[in-house]
Amino acid sequence: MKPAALIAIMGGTGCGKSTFINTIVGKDVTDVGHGLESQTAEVKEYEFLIPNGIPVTLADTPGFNDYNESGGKSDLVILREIGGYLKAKYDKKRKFSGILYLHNIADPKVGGSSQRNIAMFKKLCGPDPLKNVVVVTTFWDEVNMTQGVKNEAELKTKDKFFKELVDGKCRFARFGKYSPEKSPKGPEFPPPISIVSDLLALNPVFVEMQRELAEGKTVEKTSAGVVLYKELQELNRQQEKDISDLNQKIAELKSINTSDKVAREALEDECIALKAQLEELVTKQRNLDQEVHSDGSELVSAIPPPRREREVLAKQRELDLDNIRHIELQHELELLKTQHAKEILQSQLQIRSLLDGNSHDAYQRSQLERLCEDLTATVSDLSQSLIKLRETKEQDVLARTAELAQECAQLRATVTTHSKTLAHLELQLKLSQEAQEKMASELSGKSDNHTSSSTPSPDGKGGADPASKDEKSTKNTGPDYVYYRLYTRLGAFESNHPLYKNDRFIGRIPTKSFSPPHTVASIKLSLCRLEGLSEPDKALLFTPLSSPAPKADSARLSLEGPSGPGLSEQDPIALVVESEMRTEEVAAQLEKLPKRSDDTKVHYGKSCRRLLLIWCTHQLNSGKGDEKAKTSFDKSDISLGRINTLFITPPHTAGSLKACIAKVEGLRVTQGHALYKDKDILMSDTDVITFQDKTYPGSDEGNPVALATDSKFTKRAQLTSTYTFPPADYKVLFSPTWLSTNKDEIVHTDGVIVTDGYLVINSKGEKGFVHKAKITLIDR
Ligand SMILES: Nc1nc2c(ncn2[C@@H]2O[C@H](COP(=O)(O)OP(=O)(O)OP(=O)(O)O)[C@@H](O)[C@H]2O)c(=O)[nH]1
Ligand SMILES: [Mg+2]
Repeated sequence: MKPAALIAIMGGTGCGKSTFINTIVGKDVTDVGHGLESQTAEVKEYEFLIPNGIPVTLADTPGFNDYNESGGKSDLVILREIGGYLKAKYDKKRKFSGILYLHNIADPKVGGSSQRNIAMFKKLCGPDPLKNVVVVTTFWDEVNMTQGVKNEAELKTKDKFFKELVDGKCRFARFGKYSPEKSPKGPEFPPPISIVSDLLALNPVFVEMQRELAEGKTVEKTSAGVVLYKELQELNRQQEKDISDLNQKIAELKSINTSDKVAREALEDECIALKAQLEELVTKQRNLDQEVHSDGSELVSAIPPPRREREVLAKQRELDLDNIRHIELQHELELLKTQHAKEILQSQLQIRSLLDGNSHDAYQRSQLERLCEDLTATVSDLSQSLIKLRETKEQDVLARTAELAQECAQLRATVTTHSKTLAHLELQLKLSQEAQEKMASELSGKSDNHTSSSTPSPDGKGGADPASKDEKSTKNTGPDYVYYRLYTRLGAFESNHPLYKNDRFIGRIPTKSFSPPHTVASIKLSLCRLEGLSEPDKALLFTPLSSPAPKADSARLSLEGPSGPGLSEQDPIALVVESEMRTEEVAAQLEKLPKRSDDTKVHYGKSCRRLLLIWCTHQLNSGKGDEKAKTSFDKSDISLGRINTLFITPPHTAGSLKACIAKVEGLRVTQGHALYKDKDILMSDTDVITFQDKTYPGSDEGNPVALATDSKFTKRAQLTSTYTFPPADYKVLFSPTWLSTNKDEIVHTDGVIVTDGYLVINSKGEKGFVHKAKITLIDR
C-alpha cells in the first residue's frame, strides 16, 4: 500500500501551524496555543484523506522560539526534535511531498528570532526541494490588506528573508481565520486544502537536513545546526557585553554622590532595575551556556568554544557581583550615616528652638511691659487733656448761658411790646365788629320790612315775627355765593358751611370755590369735597327743590349770573347723597329738626309758612288710639305733628314724605307702614307731591296725611310670579281689589285667605289681593 503523502508544517511558535492543520483536517485534531510558549512540544502526525481520497499525513512540528523570552524549550532542543523526526523519516525512506513554512504576516517587525528561524529553515531545506516549499503567510484577517501586501513583498524580496527560496521557485500562499463567506477570493488566498493537494502533484523529496543526518552528522553539525550555533554564539557575546555595560552603569550610578534626596532615590531605583536586568541576563547567559554545551564534544569541536575565556568571564562576573554587593553595603552605610546626621541635626534644631522659645517669651514679656508703660503714659495724658477740655467747656457753657440769658431778656421785652400792640388791635377789632354788627342788624331790619318772604318764620305757621334782633346771624347774601341744602334718602342734614348759626340746614359757599366748568358733575364734586362727603358720583343734584328728576351730570349751571339756581337762599340746590354714614347720622338727628313753634330761635325760612303737614299715627288701626306726635304743636290734638317741606328729600313723592315723617317720628319705614291722604286713600311711594301747589296732601291741618302701621300685616310672604294686574282693559272692573306682583318680592300679609287670595301690602305701600297660587308664606 502506497504510504500517505507526507507534508511537514514548520514555522515560528504561534504562527498558526496547528490552526492551519485543524482547518485542513476539518476538525480540532491538534492543540492550538494561547500563550507565548510553543503549544506543540514534539512532532506529531495527522493523517487524513483529501477530497479525491488520497491519504495525506501532516506533520505538526514545534515552533522555533526566542529562548531568551520564554522559559520553554530552546530552539536548539526544537531543532534536535525536528532533526530526530527527519532522520527517522529518512531511515524509512520517506520523502516529503511538501514543506510548508508558516509566517505571521501581521508581525510588525520580523525580529532576531524570526530571522534566525528563517535562516535555519532555509538551511534545513537546502537548495533542491524548493518547488515543494510553500511559504504560507497567516493572520491575514488581522492585518490591513495594504500593510499585509507590503510585508509580503518584503518577505519575498529581501535576502535575510525568503528571496533565496523565491528564487528557487518556492511559492507563497495566504491564510487567515475567516468565516467561509468572508474569505477573500483570488489565487493569493487558495483554500488551505488546495495548498496541500497541489503539492501532491509534485515529486516527493528529501530535505537537506535529512541528507546531512544520513551522512552521520549530528544535528548541531548540520547546516541548520551551525547557523543556530553561530547565532547563539553571537547572542552569547552580545549578552556578555550587555552584562558588562550594565555593571559599568550600576558602578557609575553608585559613584554619583548626590545630596538631593529625590535624585538619589531615582538613582537607587535605576540601580535596582539595572541589577534585576543584569540578573536576568546572567541567568539567560547560563542557560545559553548549558544549551550550547549540553551535548558535549561534537559541537565544541565543530566550533571550538572559548571555555577558558568563559571561565575567566564567569570569574569576572562573580567579582563584579562581589563588587556590586560591596558598593551596595557602602551605600547602605552612607545612607545610615546620613540618616543619623539628619537626626542629630533635627535634635539640635529642636534644642535651639526650645532655647529660642524661652528667649522669645522673655522678649515678649519685656515688650508687653514696655507696652503697658506706654499705655499708662497715654492714659495719664488723656485724662489731663480731658480735665482741660472740661474746664474749657465749662467756661464756654457759662459764656453761652450768659449770652442766652441776654437774648431771652430781649425777647421778653419784644413780647411785652407785641402783647400791648395785640391788645390794642383786639380792642380796635372788637369795636369795628360791634359797629359792623350794628350796621348789619340795621340793614336786616330794613330788608325784613321790604321782603318778608325772605325771612324764616319761627313757628312754621307763617306770619310770625321776623328774625330776632338779638340773633347773631352771619347772613351775607349775594351772587358771589352758592346756596344749597343737603339730604339723605331719609331727609335733610346739616351743612358744614351753614348760612345761619341757628339754621345749619342751608349751606353757603363762595362761588369761586367751584372750579369751572360749572357742570352738575363738577359742582357735585366740589360740594361733596367741601362738605366732607364721600361718593360724589352717586349723589343727585336737584334744582329747583321741587324738580321731579335730578339734573344730568353734563348739564351746566350758571353760577356767575345775578340770579339763577343755587344763587339765592330762596332757590338753593338740593344735593341728595347716598352715604350710609350720613343717612345714619340724619336718622339720629331728631333734635336738629325744626323745633316747636314756641322756639323763637329757629329759622325755618319763608317756605315754612306755606307748609303745614300733619299726620297722625295708628289712625287706621284704632281710629282713636292716636299717639303723641314728636313734633306735636297743637295741645288740643297731640297726635298732630308737622314738618317743614324743606326737610323732605327731593324728588318730592309720597315715598320721600313717608321716609321723612318716619325719621322724625323715630320709626323705621317698613312695608307695614303706609301713607294715607284724605282719611283712607292709600298713597303709593311713587306718587308725586308738589309742595308749590296751593294745596297738597297734608297742607291742611284739618286734613292731614296719616302714617299708619297696620298690625294685621305681620307675616312675610314671597311673591312667586310677575303679573300686571289689572290689565289696562279691565282696570275699571277690578281696581283696586287685586294687586300687581313682582316675582320674588317680599310682601306683608295677615295670612288669611279671602276669596282665594291673601290681602297684602307691598314695598310701595300698595295694598290688594294676591291669588294664593302666586304667593308663598314665609312666616306662619
Ligand atoms: N486571527 C488569526 N489567528 C490565528 C491564525 N492562525 C493561528 N491563530 C491563532 O494563533 C494562536 C496560535 O496558533 P497555533 O495554531 O497554536 O500556532 P502554532 O504555530 O501551532 O504554535 P505552536 O504551538 O508553537 O506550534 C491561536 O490562538 C490561534 O487561534 C490566523 O490566521 N488568524
Ligand atoms: Mg502548534
